[in-house]
Amino acid sequence: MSSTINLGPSANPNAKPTDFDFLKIIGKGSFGKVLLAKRKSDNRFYAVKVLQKKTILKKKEQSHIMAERNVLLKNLKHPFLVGLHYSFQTTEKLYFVLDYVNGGELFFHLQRERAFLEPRARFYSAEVASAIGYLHSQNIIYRDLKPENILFDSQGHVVLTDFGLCKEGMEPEETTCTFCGTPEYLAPEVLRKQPYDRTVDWWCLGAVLYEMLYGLPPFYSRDVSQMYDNILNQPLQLPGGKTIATCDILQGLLHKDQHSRLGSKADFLEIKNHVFFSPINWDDLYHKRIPPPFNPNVAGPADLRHFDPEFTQEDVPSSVSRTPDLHLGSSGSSSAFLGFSYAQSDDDILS
Ligand code: ISQ
Repeated sequence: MSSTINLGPSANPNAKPTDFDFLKIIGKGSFGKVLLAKRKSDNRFYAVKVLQKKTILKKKEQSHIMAERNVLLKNLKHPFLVGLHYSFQTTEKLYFVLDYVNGGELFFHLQRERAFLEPRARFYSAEVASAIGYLHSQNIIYRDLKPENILFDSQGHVVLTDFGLCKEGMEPEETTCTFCGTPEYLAPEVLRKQPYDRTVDWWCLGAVLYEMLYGLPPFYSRDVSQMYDNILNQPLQLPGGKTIATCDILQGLLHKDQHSRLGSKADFLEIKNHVFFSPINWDDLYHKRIPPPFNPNVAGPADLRHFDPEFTQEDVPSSVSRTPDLHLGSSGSSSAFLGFSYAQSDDDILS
C-alpha cells in the first residue's frame, strides 16, 4: 500500500527510528509532529520531523505530477533556514533529521514583551526577508509564513522552519487540529482562493513586521470572520508613533492587490532597497555579522525553557519510536511527489 518516496540527496538508506531516543514533542503542525530526539551514536540532539506518508500521498495515482516542484531534490542551504541533516523512511512514515533550534519562537518572546522597537523588528524582518528571497531564487514560495514557524537559534538569529510545503498535494493529519496554534497570516488572494504567486510571502512579511511593532496582527479582530472581512475590505490602520519609513513599508507589503504590492516587480530587491531597511548591510546580515538584539540565554542543547509546556509536557507517541513497520532504504524508489523542503546542513556526510 505505502510506496517508497524519493527523498532526494538527503536520503540516508541506513538510518532508522531506533537510532534515536525520542524525548519530547516540541512542535505540532498540520502535517506532522516535531520531536526532540537524541541520537544514540553521538548523544547529540536533533529535531526530528515525522510525517505520515498517507497524508502526503493524498491520492494513490498522483506521483507522476509536479516533478519540477519536488523541492526535496533541491539542495537548499541558507543561514536562516533550518538545516536538514538527513532523511529516512519506514513503510508508513517519513523522518527528517533537522537542527534542533532552542532559542524559542519569535512570538513567544514577542508575547512576553508585547511589542518590539523598530531596530529590533527591522533586524528580525530582514533575516526573514533574506530567507524568503533565497527561497524565491530557488523558485520556492514559502506561502505558510506564520508566527510559530519563526524560531531563534541559541544566539538569537532567526530560523525558519516548514518552508517549501506545497499545499495542493497535502492534507492535514487527522490526529492534529488544523486550527491549533496561531492562525496563519492570510493574504487576500489566499482567502479568496484565487491564484497566488511569490508576492504572498511579502504580504506575510508585512504581517510579521506589523505584529512585531504593534503586538497584534494587521486587521485583527477576536471574531475570525470579522478579521477575514477586515483583510479583504478594510484599509490598513497604522496607529501613531511609527516612522514614515515604517508606515510606508507596511503599506507596501500589506497592499491588498498583489500586483501593486511591494515586491511584485523586482521581488526581494524591492524589499532590500526600501528605506526602512537602509540601516541594514545585507551582506553583513547574511554572514551573521550583525549581533542579534536579544540573546535567548539557553543553558545548553537540552534546554527546553523557551518551548511551550503544552508541547514539552506531552508524551511521545509510541508509534513514532516503536517502528512497527518495515524499514525501507532509498533504492528503487518511486519518484512520488513530495512538496517539502529543508536546507541541507553543513556538517553531515550523507549515507
Ligand atoms: C527545530 N528545533 C526546534 C523546533 C522545531 C520545529 C519545527 C522544525 C524544526 C525545529
